Amino acid sequence: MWHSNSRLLALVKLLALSAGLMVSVAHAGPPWIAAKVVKVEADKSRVVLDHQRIELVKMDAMTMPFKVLPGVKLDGFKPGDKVRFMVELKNDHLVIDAMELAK
Ligand SMILES: [Cu+2]
Repeated sequence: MWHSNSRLLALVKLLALSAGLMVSVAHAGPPWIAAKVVKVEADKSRVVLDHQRIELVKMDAMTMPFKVLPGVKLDGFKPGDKVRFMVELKNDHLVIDAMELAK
């Protein structure tokens, strides 16, 4: 009897381990940053955001302009919109490579 119990215990441990792995994978998603749109300058591919902390460059929350990459369409955004975005460093400058309305 102890034998089947130990197998069950091993199975439980395995399940707990894989559940833990799934949780860590889910938490390792893209680094979205929350923000509020302050100003949209679609003609200049620029948007001013009131953004939360950006871990990539250890920048605390602030309001600042960002350039957006050509793939990012700014037409659908207006001041006051709550959004989330992702940035990358290009020639030492932060540029937005993805942005969408926050749910
Ligand atoms: Cu900033």
